[in-house]
Amino acid sequence: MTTTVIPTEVAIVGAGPSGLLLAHLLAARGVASVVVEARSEEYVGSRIRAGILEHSTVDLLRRAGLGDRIAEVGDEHRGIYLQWPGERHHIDFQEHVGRSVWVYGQTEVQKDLVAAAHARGQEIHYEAADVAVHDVTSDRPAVTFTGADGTSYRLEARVLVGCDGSFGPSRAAVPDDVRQTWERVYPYSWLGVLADVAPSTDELIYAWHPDGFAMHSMRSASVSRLYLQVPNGTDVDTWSDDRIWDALATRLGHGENGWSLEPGPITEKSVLPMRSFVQTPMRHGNLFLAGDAAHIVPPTGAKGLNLAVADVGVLAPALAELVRGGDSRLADAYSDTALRRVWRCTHFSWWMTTMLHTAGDPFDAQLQLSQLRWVASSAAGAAGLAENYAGLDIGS
Ligand code: FAS
Ligand code: PHB
Repeated sequence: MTTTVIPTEVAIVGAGPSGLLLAHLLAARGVASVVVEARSEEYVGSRIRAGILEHSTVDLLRRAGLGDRIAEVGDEHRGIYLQWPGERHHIDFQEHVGRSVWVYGQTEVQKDLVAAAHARGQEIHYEAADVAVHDVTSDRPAVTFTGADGTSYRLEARVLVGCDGSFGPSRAAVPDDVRQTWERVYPYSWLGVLADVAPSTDELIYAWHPDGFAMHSMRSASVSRLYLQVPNGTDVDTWSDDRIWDALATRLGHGENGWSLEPGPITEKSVLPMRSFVQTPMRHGNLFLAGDAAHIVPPTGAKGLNLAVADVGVLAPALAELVRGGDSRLADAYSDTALRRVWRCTHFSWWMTTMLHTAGDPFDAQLQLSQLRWVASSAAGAAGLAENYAGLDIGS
């Protein structure tokens, strides 16, 4: 079978948020790229994932010309509520750090990225099979794949970027004797639901409860997004809608201080295991890793998508200087620069997770409640949470 060779400057594996945003930011700097994606455009765009954009993410998207719909349909939030039985306290990010977050689902971000890719004629090969990366330490690395049309392709580039998430080929292209990985698997998972009902709260509620953690988020004025802590290995089919709403009502304090949780039709439910994972370095030769390809955080800190954005916000200018100007200084510093924020967000996500999820240990429960009371009552404690949740400057 003949192989079609495609020359480009940057080959990107993965058309999720990190891959498409990187292609967008590179194009704005006059750098050509080609994206190879295992799934269909529709499948990638339909995955229900992140819901919160940090201040820095919104800034970057706006500067990249991707902020119009955030202004139209996004919902700016000043802060979040922390709750435990009988008490609910607002943590006001604006008051403590002068920053907000936005409720704007990852599906919306993906829509904006796909529309911009179509508008600029971005080359994306969807439904690619047998994707493999080659010669990553040479000056002509390559990605081979079988296109949806059955054609064999070889994408030859100046650099490769693995934006292929947890299960793509890029991570493993870093040799065992070069890479280092850190992982922590948490002893619980999240059961997440989408419901066609108006949110019962104006801002997100993160609730500690002896039965387990619960969270009330949202996607719009008519769609709620809620989560329940469940044991690992939970079969989602063992949780009826009534059982879900009963547990949410208990854990979120339905009936306390005049507040009530309004149930509604559940349109999607799934179980998400929770782990922290980091792989270093985020560069090997002419292979760079960004987003979930390099790190995974438990969603308690709303960092996954925002970290992916921060990675490519640092990587795009670095690759432009490398590919266009032959100046490798930013590219040489990429891994260390990106990992500062990766470890900060990994710690914050671990801190939020271990503070809010019960694992049956009464001593831990007392420590968690003490920590929650301190964060809710101390300006220093609240400012620490606010600074991390609303997000630090990209590149810091
Ligand atoms: P992605 O995983 O989004 O994209 C990687 C892309 O690479 C995918 O489209 C995949 O199909 C493609 N790919 C994989 N293997 C390939 C191959 N061999 N060849 C070509 N392409 C390949 N974050 C939050 O902040 N809040 C949340 O609530 C939240 N919920 C989540 C729920 C789930 C089930 C998951 C899996 C993640 C969740 N996340 C959440 C994290 C999520 O939002 C990620 O951080 C975000 O998608 C990262 O974007 P990417 O790095 O682009 O990775
Ligand atoms: C969501 O709305 O999906 C969401 C919000 C905040 C989180 C995690 C998920 O910490």
